[in-house]
Amino acid sequence: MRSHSLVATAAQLLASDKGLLAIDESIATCNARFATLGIPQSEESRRAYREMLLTTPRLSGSISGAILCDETFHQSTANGTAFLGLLAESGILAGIKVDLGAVPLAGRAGETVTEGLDGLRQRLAGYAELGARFAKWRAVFRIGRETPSMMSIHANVHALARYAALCQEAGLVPIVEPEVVMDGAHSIERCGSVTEAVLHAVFRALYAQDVTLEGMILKPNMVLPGASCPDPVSHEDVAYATIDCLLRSVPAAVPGVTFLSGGQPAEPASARLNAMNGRSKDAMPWALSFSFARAVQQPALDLWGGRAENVDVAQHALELRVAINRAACRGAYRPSMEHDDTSSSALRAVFAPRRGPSGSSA
Ligand code: 5MM
Repeated sequence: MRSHSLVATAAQLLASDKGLLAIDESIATCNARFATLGIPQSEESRRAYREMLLTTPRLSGSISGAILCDETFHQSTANGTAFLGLLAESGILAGIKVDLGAVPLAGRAGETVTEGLDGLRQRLAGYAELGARFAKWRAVFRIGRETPSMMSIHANVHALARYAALCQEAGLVPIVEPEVVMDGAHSIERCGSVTEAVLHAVFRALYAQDVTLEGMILKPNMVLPGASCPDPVSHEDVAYATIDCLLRSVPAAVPGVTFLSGGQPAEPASARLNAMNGRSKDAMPWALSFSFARAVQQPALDLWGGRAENVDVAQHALELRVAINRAACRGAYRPSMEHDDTSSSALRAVFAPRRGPSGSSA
């Protein structure tokens, strides 16, 4: 019975070409993003920011689930409506990030292992009782001359699989997020071979822990060249490399893949998702959707800037961004959507080149 409801929840998260809104930044990460914009790094600023995001008009037209961090999970709007109630009312499923972050892996300089298994069964039961329907755990892999090591892959996929099994026991759909990060000068081919190796290890570990593949969602990186790789790639190159990698490593029983954005700017992230779905959507065994954080939030965050008077325009930016990504899930994204003449001038400003503090292009 439990796996029946997990399958139903996963299907609900993937229905109608909608995506997941990842706003589960830890306090430290959220503060760091605020710091770059001069926004106060306080609990109230974080609450106000998440209220701005979660009260965006028509959010549920493009978003099926929202991933929260523990702080946001327990917060409310300024007028006292719990965020969880707000989500329930709009038909968006509540998700919770349950990992406790990546810490240095003993004996492997520069590599990390994600922690959070201690007490996880009790924490999951508590979140489920409060209304969470799914959870998320992120493992981080860095590409270097000798990384990721087998040691870091084994440690991280073991934890991911233990987490996923515990989620399913608690009736929560696990979002399994192995992220091969973009930092570095590596080629797209190297990212593809590392991502494939990591995904093979992930699914071996999930199998070993008896995780029901039909009741989970994979949240991987797209296959991309490193951020400082000099070789240009087209959106089609990324789409082909990513799909080829997934076809070789993700079982067809998995219902959906919701990509992280990994530091890609908003527009290429959408265009690449679109290229994947435009290429052969019906031929692929899984739905291909989005669970972006930075690539949907950044335009809205830049516009909001911590000021109440900017809420409307920031919400407009988020609404447009998630709608564009829903179109990309259908292979129906067009670059002209980014510069819709019907948008307000302030909204168009989001997509103009960003200016540095001195007025120079940033
Ligand atoms: C929103 O950021 C998530 C939590 O990160 P920290 O615990 O490090 O603050 C993160 O897991 C996020 O959901 C994914 O990395 C995807 O985010 P991007 O920005 O890559 O789409």
